[in-house]
Amino acid sequence: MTNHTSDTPRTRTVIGPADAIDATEETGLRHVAGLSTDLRDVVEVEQRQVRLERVVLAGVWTSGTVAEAESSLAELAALAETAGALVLDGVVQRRDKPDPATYIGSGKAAELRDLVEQTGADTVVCDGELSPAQLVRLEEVVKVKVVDRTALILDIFAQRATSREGKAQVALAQMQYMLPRLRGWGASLSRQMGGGGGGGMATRGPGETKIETDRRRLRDKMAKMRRDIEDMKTSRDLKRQERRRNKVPSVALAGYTNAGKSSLLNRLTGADAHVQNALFATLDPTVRRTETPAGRAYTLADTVGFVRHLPHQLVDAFRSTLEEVAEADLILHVVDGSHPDPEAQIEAVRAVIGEVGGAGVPEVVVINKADVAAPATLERLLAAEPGAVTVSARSGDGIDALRARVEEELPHPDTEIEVLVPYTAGHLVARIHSSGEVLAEAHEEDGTRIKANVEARLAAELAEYAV
Ligand SMILES: Nc1nc2c(ncn2[C@@H]2O[C@H](COP(=O)(O)OP(=O)(O)OP(=O)(O)O)[C@@H](O)[C@H]2O)c(=O)[nH]1
Ligand SMILES: [Mg+2]
Repeated sequence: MTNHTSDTPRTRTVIGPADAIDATEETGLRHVAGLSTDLRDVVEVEQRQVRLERVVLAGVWTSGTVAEAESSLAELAALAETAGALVLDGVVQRRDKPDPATYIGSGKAAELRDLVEQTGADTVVCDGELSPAQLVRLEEVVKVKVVDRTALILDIFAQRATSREGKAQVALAQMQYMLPRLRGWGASLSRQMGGGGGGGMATRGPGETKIETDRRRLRDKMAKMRRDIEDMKTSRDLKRQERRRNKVPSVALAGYTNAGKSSLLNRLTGADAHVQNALFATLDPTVRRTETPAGRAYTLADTVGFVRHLPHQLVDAFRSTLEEVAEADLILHVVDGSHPDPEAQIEAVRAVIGEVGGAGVPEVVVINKADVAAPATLERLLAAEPGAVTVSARSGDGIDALRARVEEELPHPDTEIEVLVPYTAGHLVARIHSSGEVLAEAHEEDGTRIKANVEARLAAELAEYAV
């Protein structure tokens, strides 16, 4: 019954009656030493809480099949490992809904406490978003730190963000998460610090509690962060407007984390975007200019990977980035065909696309990793998504068909022209090729004769050469 990954002894304990399940096996464990928590600022302490050490996972299985519950806990394990934790064990409890007081039922919480002791874990990671009260109550029972899925994902994002905008967005999301969960330095929620005392308390009004001061400081920081993000967004909006003005169609790669979006970007454009077998490898998306087989230019944007129950704080904070998806002319929805439950991932991705206002954007489902996907899964997906394209970013299979498909789906310029462009105005011919659709072309004595569909603006510029 016990599985071993190399030299890491691991036990499987499952809390619950006969219908409880055995959690799936995780591989590739690594240990990243925890950071010191000897920090003065409460905000920093809370932000570091997920740089986990030795963790036990706990989930509540409310609906769906055993396989779905297993897949959910396996994903939580992968998330925890991505954050730098060593996963010691994972348990799920079958319940109608999470316990309002302690997330898992109180009896099971006591069993969880035993498991924590046995394994020597110092953190429990729960597979959901817990209310501030649930976090506190469960911590009181298990006597170690309790972290929820939301905080875990926020922490991964915090570790991975590199651009100024990405960092600011993550910081804002973390603050938003923290605001209702501030507990001050001490364990007690109601600890009163009064108006007196030294040091940093000078800014505190009379009678204001420590927690109120922290909240006020946090709100101030958040307001400033929002303004900063707004400024950064402005410059990106300008770039986007520029692209719009030039009528370069935009295509966005969207999909579950680790589906192969960056690999496809590289395949389609010859870029060298960062590819990694890890969750949330891409946080700072790239936009590349490329062209269809017929030579029409378009931009292809990589995006942040999605995940089930993407914390709403992150959706809010990354809204400006995600708008790239909502405002695209076409979404390539990349699906990992080798995943055990790609349907759930498709659903999760569509939910996020809808949330950022992209539901109306034309979508092509791209089933990736066909080289390693089970044929039965591919068949099932193609039956459910009739317009889907099957590809392998790794082997290159299906990429030509995908290119052709993008060409078909791009918005078509709708002004038909027939012009004779003198050879001295060759740049206009080049523009017809890169932004329009050429129907016929002939090189004559006086210039290039072209019949094409182009955007109204270009048609106006070409008016003088009309024949
Ligand atoms: N076998 C196989 N592996 C692939 C294929 N495409 C991508 N991968 C692998 O899948 C992993 C994730 O690929 P990425 O391109 O980084 O995925 P992503 O969607 O950009 O992931 P995030 O940025 O983390 O959301 C990497 O290990 C890739 O090598 C494929 O067609 N076949
Ligand atoms: Mg990526």
